[in-house]
Amino acid sequence: MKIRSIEAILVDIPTTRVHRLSFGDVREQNYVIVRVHDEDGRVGIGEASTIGGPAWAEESTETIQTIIERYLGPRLLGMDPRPLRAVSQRMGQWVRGNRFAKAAVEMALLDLVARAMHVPAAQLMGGAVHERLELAWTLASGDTARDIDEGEAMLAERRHRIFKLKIGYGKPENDVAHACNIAAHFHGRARVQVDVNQAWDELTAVRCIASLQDAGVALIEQPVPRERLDAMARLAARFDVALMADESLNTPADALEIVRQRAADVLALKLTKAGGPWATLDTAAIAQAAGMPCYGGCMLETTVGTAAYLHTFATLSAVTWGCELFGPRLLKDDLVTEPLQMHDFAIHLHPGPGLTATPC
Ligand code: MUC
Ligand code: MG
Repeated sequence: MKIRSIEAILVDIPTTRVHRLSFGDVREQNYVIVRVHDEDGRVGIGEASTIGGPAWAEESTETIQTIIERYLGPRLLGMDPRPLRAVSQRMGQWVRGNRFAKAAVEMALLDLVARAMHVPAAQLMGGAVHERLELAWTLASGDTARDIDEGEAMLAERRHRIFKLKIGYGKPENDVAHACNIAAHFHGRARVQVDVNQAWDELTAVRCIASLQDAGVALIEQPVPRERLDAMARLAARFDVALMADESLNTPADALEIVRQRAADVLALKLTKAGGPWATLDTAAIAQAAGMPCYGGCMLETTVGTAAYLHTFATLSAVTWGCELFGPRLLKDDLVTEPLQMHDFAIHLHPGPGLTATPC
């Protein structure tokens, strides 16, 4: 089995509504879709999703495409993709950082090899321990009444009973009032958690988390800038409410440092920020050894990326806080003909082969 060619295609898809994060509004999502072809005509598909171009992380779809076309693709040609870990190691030697680019290629290689072997991708990562994962939805319209209506509809349709609120855009007092109102509204019927996306300093975080904890918010995600592990550690020690590291956690080495400093209670895993499925498994192994639970994060992927995240998270017993693999539901369009199974408050593992049954 040999790699014959690699394509990196830019795709923009509008969201079904404005998605407001601490750093601005998102109206469309930008993707790099990677297609790896082998000499026998098989294709594997992967994806890198960015939020707000290089606003969430350093990479944009344009840098990802360049890294793949110029530095990864040409060197992979003619290689046997089956020793997936070894290929990942080689890519790490050719390209430092640029983890989103490497992750998209690794997803495509995983899909390709799993298809060639007629097995679900999860099987190549040790096999699934979860057949379903509880699935969160993000309420991020920026309007309390609209968010409550949206949450009610999700509950009635048995789609979601975990709601993540994106805050950090407005004045901290207003954001806290918004989150507390929603937490009170759904009390006893849904889990409410907030994602601050690094917007607060430590003093603001202390003030706001106290109120959010009292209101019954279950999880506080990345309240302070990603470099401030010292502040994250103090907040984790000070409050009972669970604190989750997202932007502070990229590589397995970051996970080790977070564990060492106890700078979080929960780790948000994402294949792109980690640099691919294998780095995600390594990160989860550190969490597991430290007794630190994980949450299956996302970057608002299409079904292609969502399937790669799902197959990976399904193999991880450390993922006990559910996941937010709802990306396809926020998009006006998708890249596959058959959607993933999302019902009864959960996303369900696709039996394969590969990542999804119906490539674009
Ligand atoms: C993030 O920071 O977690 C994931 C879901 C969502 O609404 O935003 C993203 C990014
Ligand atoms: Mg986050």
